[in-house]
Amino acid sequence: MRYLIARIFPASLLVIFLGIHLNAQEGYVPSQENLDNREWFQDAKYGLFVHWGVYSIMGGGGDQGIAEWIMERKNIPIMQYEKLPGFFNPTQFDPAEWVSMVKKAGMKYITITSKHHDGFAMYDSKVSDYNIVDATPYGKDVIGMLKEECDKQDIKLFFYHSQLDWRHPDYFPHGRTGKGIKDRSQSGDFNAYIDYMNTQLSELLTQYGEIGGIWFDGMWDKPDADWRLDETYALIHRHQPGALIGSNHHKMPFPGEDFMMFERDLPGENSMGFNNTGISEEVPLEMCETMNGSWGFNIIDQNYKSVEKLIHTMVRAAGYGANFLLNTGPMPNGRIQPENVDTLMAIGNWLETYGDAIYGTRGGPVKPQEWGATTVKDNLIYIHVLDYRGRTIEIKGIPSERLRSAAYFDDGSRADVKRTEDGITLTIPRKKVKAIDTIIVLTLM
Ligand code: FHN
Repeated sequence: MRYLIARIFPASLLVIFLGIHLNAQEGYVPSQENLDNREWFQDAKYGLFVHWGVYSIMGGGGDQGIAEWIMERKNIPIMQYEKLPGFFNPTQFDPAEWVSMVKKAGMKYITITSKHHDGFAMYDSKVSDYNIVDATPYGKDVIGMLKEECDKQDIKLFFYHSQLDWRHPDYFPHGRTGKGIKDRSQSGDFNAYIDYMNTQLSELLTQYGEIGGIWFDGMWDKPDADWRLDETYALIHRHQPGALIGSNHHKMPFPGEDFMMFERDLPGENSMGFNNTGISEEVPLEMCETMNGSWGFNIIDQNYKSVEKLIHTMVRAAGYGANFLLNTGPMPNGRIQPENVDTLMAIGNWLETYGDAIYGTRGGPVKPQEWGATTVKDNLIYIHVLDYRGRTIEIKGIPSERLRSAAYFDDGSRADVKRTEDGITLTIPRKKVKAIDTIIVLTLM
């Protein structure tokens, strides 16, 4: 019935007349498998975000701030952009090497772009030829190849999927972005587009075995449209009840969503201008971040964050109970940028020593502060001092009445921790201060 009406009235009017809103999957009760996966997800703490598509050929077009958005930012007509797949031939793509790198980096999952806003499918889609198998000289399903390797090496694979699509003729009315792309269709049936998207999602959920989940992005392009989330989310959970759904809509999670993400901001922070929501206490959290300033491959963007800065962000995210999803934009030849590999290996080294204070933890009793953060696991509280200024730190909110001992993570030697009425004070001698993170382990009774 809804489809019949939808063909008579445009979607925007339906929203007004029928009061259809973003009702998502009302009444959704996550399966036990899904709940278990949420626990797994929270234990995992650290994953690799991969923005890879035909846009990588352009390398940002010499503009520091552009990568996967090049079609939009340079107003490339669809007809011209469609030439890109013809040049996409990542012959050096080696999924075994990628996944081994991820393992060495200490990461537990990968979230890769199955389709970005340009509409190009990086997998073998049957409902559109605009995909890596049919439209590129490479002709192979990189997503399938990666999934096979992930299964071998016990890494979970999630799919980023863009709801926004600058190319599809039925993505109409257009949203906030892509207005300068001259040859976009000037009419279309948004419901047909949603049907198409749901079919692509079904492919992703049935062609590759069990996946970690779907990471949606792009609803913000048409915030008032009827995205039929109820149907999409139910479809995903029907195919794979354990799959975790998250959406980067910058709002509190809708029913049917299994985790909440924050883009380039710690939960509760808003340097980007769009992270102005609260923090869900119902579902796991994740924060994503770039290594330089770009998601996709940008050939001139050398603005790399230091290993220390990235570890600090990961620790602070863990202090909020959030995962850290660190991004790389692979090159068009299929290799990961060497600078990114170096950074990932350095973080992996650090995790090899200090991983116990991150993996399997939850956000500690004290939310991240200027000096650092706390994480907790069983009867242990890890105090991560990231910025020690040489003075005694007062930490309120630690259940000091249960404190049995306080020791340095590194050598187990006793730490100078004193109980206060509502917490502890901590003094660290200079020789104990670590360059990145001085960790003190509190054992509670
Ligand atoms: O527009 C996208 C962007 O290209 C990238 O995918 C990031 C990742 O979080 N999300 C969108 C912007 O909010």
